[in-house]
Amino acid sequence: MKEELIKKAYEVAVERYAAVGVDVEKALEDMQKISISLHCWQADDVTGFENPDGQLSGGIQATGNHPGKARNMEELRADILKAASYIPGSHRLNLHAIYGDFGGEFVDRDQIEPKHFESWMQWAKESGLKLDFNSTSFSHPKSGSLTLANPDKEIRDFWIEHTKRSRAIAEAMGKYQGSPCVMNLWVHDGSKDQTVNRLLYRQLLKDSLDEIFATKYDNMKDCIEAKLFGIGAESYTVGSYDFYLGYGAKNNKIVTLDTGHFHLTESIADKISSLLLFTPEIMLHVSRPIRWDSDHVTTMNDDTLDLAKEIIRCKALDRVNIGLDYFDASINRIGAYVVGTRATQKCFLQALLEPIAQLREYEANDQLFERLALLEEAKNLPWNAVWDMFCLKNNVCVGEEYIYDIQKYEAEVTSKR
Ligand code: RNT
Ligand code: ZN
Repeated sequence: MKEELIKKAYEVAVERYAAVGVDVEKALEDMQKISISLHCWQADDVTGFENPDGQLSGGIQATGNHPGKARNMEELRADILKAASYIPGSHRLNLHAIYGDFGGEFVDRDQIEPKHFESWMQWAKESGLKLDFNSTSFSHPKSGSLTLANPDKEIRDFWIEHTKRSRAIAEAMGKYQGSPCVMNLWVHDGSKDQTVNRLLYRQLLKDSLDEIFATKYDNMKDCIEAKLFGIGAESYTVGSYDFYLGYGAKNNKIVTLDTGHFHLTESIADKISSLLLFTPEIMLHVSRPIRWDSDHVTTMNDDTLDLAKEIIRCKALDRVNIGLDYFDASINRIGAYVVGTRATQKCFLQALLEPIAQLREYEANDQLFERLALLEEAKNLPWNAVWDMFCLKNNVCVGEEYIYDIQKYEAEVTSKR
């Protein structure tokens, strides 16, 4: 797109926003500070480097067989950098424990160490990315349907050891990069059918967490992720939202809100202001559930917009860690990163451009028609001109231009895999 045109449209937008009391320059400054944690697992359908032929388990599934998925670390890194080159701003990369640099050896989960992630740390530094981390409970012979909540002490201890080591790795990453590494703990523990000793497994999970969190670290942040149900675990999830909300509030842990992990009519946005009052920070897994936790690519839909708006309205950007979590294997995977990340950013930009002072004044004065009318009119303010400017300033493709670039990369690189 012509630079002149983008600048002209931007100038008009600045004036239009000023009329409703919004400072566009300030919004752009704030946008620049928003880092999104890209989930490494979109590039290879959650396969990892431990066992490239292994089956994905733990009640999650990547559906589709679009050609060109990353088959090794080199390809995965190249694809992620390619995707990042179309995303304005500076961002983070969220690694799972199964993506270690194991050098062709089999390293079991209870044996992983910071050294297996050293090359990631160096690469991330060179690439201008900060790392986040996740322990991995799924896709392992000992995964079964219960890990940290398993009544079998041997299996439970195996997973406790894995998670403790994951925290030590996150600590090493945080220290190396000079920015706390956000470590997410999600386990798939649950059962397919009616469960008659729910308390037992929850007690075990609580005890395992207490043991795991006994070591205090300064360079990593602990997050715990709840879920409604998994495939094959439809009746009972040990780590439900009630469970982790209680645990997080009591033990000062960050609760991860995955937007696909709730009943479909439940508002995730509405949880922000409550969590902020009772837990230290929030971690987001921005996704798009279609009828269930389907992990479709995030789009700029009402759910994501509402979520971003709540965060901005609460002035909570410094307490919310934004990560993505979807895995669509049916379309170009690099394109999936770009679409989902840019959509999330667009939501935050619109939230930053909300005429909040005027809206709040109407609300305080009980002018409810006025509040509704301005909320509606604000939807057509020229945020897109500001978005184009943000892309231009960050030297990334404006508008749909990246489609053609990604097509080219597909033709020249990924389709040949
Ligand atoms: C699963 C959780 C979890 C995973 C990743 C791979 O339902 O959302 O966050 O998607 O850890
Ligand atoms: Zn998630």
